[in-house]
Amino acid sequence: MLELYHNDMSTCAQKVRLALAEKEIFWESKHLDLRARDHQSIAYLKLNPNAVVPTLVHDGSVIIESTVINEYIDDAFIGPALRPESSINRAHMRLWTKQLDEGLHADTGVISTSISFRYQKLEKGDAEVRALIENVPDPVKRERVRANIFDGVNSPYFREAILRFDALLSRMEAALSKSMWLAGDQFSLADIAYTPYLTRLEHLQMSELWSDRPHLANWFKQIQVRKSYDIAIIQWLNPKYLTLMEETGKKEMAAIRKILDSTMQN
Ligand SMILES: N[C@@H](CCC(=O)N[C@@H](CS)C(=O)NCC(=O)O)C(=O)O
Repeated sequence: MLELYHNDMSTCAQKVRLALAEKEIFWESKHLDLRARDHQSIAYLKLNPNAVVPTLVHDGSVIIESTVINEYIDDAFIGPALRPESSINRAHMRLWTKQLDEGLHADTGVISTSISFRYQKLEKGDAEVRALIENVPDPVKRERVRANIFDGVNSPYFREAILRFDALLSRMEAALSKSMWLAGDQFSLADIAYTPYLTRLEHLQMSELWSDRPHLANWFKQIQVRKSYDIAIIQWLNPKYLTLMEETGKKEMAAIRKILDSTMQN
């Protein structure tokens, strides 16, 4: 039996659903409401002590961390190989996925919460917001979450996150000008890993960030017509989140442009 503890709009959950869809694997959904703090419940913490989604449970074995889960899926199930054949391209694939785990995923949390999700959290009331923050197990993340919620785009983390993302998009453009997919000529877990992040930026009305990056724009178009994109992302979209991201994203685009322009002048 294969169970996925996940959330409809979570980028890390989208990433795992994409791998499952590419492999055409049947799985059972255990959907967690992150705004109700399901992921901080005592029962869930026994599966995932980091209090985050996703968690995969395969025949009773628990696997956490979306990058690890996706490699596990590729190892454990038949279907199209999601890791490049050549050792060098496999190393490239891992360099891409490593960058997400080492900071870019956290930056997405900063960008999404500072622009949009802070409003959903604040409307829960003071006691719930504080409980959400104080129950974040990692102290570094806890302070970042606090700043995202209370300071929004004025948080010191916001500017850095935008600049790191812009630099990432340039690296993606450079890689995609040389090969069709991020880690060579084979669609891989690297492409799967970045799909939710481009999707998130699109939902936040930030797709102008790739208007001058034609290879990246084309890569994203190719991704979006795959069957897996429909199954793993489109079919799970939460309209309430989309509306909020559209409204707040439009409002903050000027602040984002200002951050990006300030680096061009230096
Ligand atoms: N490194 C983890 C990160 C997981 C993660 O940050 N998940 C987010 C959703 S994308 C989450 O559960 N957030 C809830 C919270 O931090 O309160 C992974 O790749 O699985």
